[in-house]
Amino acid sequence: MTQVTYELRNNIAVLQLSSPPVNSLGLSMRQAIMSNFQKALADENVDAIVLASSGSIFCGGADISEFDGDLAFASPNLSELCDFVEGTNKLVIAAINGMALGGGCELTLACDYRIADKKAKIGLPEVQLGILPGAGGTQRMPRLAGAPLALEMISSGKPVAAQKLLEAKAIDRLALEDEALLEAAVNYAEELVADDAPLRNCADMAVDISDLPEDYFFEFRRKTSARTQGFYAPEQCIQAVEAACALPLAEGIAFEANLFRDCMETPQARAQQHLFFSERAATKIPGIQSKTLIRPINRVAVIGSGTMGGGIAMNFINAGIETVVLDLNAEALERGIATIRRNYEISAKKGRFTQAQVDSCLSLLKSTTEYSDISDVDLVIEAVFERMDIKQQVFKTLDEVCKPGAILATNTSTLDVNEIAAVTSRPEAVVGTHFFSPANVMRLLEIVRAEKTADDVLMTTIKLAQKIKKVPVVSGVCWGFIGNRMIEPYGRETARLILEGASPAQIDQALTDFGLAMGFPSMADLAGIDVSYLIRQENAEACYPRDPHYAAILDKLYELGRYGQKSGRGFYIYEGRDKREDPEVMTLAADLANELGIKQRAITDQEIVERTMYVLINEGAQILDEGIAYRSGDIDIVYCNGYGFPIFKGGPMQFADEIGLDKILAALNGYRQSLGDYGEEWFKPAPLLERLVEQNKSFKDYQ
Ligand code: T1G
Repeated sequence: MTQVTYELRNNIAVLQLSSPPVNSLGLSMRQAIMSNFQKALADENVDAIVLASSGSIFCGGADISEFDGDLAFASPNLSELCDFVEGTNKLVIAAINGMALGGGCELTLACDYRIADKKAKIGLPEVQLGILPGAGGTQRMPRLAGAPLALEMISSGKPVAAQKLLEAKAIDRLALEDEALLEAAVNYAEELVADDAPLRNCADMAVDISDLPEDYFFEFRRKTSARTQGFYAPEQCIQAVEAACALPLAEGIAFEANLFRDCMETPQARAQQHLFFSERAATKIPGIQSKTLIRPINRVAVIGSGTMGGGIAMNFINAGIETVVLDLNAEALERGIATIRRNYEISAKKGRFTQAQVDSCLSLLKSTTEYSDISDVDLVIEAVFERMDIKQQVFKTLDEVCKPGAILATNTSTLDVNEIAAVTSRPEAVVGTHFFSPANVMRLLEIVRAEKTADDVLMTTIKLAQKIKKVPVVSGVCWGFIGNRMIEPYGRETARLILEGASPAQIDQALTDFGLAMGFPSMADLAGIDVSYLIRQENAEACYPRDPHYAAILDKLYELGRYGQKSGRGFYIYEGRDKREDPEVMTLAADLANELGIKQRAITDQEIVERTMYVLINEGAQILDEGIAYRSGDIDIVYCNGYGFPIFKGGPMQFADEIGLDKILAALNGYRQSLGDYGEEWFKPAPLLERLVEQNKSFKDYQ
């Protein structure tokens, strides 16, 4: 299939990238671009070349799927292609529509002139893949847009509006509102030819550092160090831009190439690229065509106006979908709606929303105490108290009230969605949509596929999740689905380590050093020691019979009314914004250990990380084996988007693959022996883990 079309418009050669969905610059595409350029250069009637796209975006950059082999470097590689384009002896004009990202952006920087659609966005997101622009972007963007804007773009990976680059003079012109970009680009090319406009080459430009403070790069490192902790590429990005300010272009590009190769070899790059593809793979369901017809969702209802219900509703009105919040308790409803309004006011004050956006969202928000008012909605999400009998009552009512074809979703975080579906006459329309608190902020959405959930209901829910800017992951039905089920052994192990002598602060420190946003003790205090206690009781038969002192310190804190931040005391003591260790926790732990005959000892950070993370991974292996999760990447997406697992490790299963499953298995068996009866009970390796080690395979190999 032609990946680049060639058309002559008088003396202008128009090359259009035509390789959907994103014109990614794999080897064959690079070769096609090169050969079409050579065709235009050889044609003496051609005075200028316009490089455009026939698709919805200009170009999504290098073909990331080439990164795990040598194709990315096969000639002409992207850097060679950009050097070639920049060195041509005819004017080259880039016509940027939609998005120009990564190598796509770098290609435009190698052109002589750039015209963009008003709405176009241009970015260098490579750092989000654990690498850096490797086709001259770190050298050309600082020359064209100035070091500060270039450094911001390259180190954040965030695209900017074409207008911003126009102001920085990195883009020469925007197409007028009603003007078709391609026509505007051809006209612009003719104008440049008529004006005998000069060829441009970044090699003739130096980065203007006249108004950069001496310590600019030092300060930038200091400001960004917190968010880049554990990543490798961000520092390389800064070094590359520093080089642009000091070296001639060719030397700078060579320096960039070395940094690029370094980055490509890092576990962080493998982790971040794994997450990129995993997030997209998670929306593909084995046995269901992605083209499955989905149900139109134009009006949504949310049952329950509490924290979760309100947050859930905000997702839909933010996406422009009319939403009715229903609560039988008028006062609670009023409070809930007032909370939503307040959230928007705060966002407007912070500049996250304009007042017009706030008004438009709130115009889509309705509320009622009457079920009859939601009879015509296309989808309902129930977000009432986490009790099966209450949820079943709601679903019986929804089944009576809602129109045929309406999707009935439950926001339960652990309960059996099959049991909820069973009380309706339409189990095929029932699905789980597990939002994470705060529901209007957290990107993760666990979509629970019950036994009878219809394929089109599932696919509709996945597409709707993407529309409300969530990251959907499909889970089967089990206690806790994917995320909370794996949290359970992690929490158990934390509680046990505290009895054995590790303090909450040591555990938190060890796990935040590992890269988690926070350790289990701090997370439990934040989410509520009472919340985890009640959840544990829902799952009691799986825990206490196997170990009567299961999570003993957690139960003890609950008994003492120490629920964490909400009660001012949990694992830590909270006074206002102050958080400090509570020595009484270790006294309680020592007493419990004494009572249980557990010998306390000094425990290393490594043991803390291994015992908590490896039981998490072991549970993930079991979840995979049971088919609750379709692939290991789904589990990684859950943990990186819902539980603060470090992105630069790619999720627990990617982390295990990097360590080597044989080492994980050996460590689990080691603790199984060294921890006596407790180890025998809780460190049995998952059979899938043993099988994969035997077959010398990784979790990623398992589909
Ligand atoms: N390479 C390979 N496949 C890609 C791709 C890419 N760059 N971008 C998207 N895809 C696939 C994606 O996996 C999905 O496949 C389909 O296209 C639609 O994507 C030298 C080395 C462009 C904003 O980081 O951000 O250039 O699931 O669902 O929502 O310096 O894709 O259908 O099989 O995301 O409309 C830098 C990555 C590369 C941009 C479009 N570029 N892509 O979003 O569609 S590194 C990026 C995106 C680089 C140079 C370096 C988004 C998008 P499937 P999608 P979308």
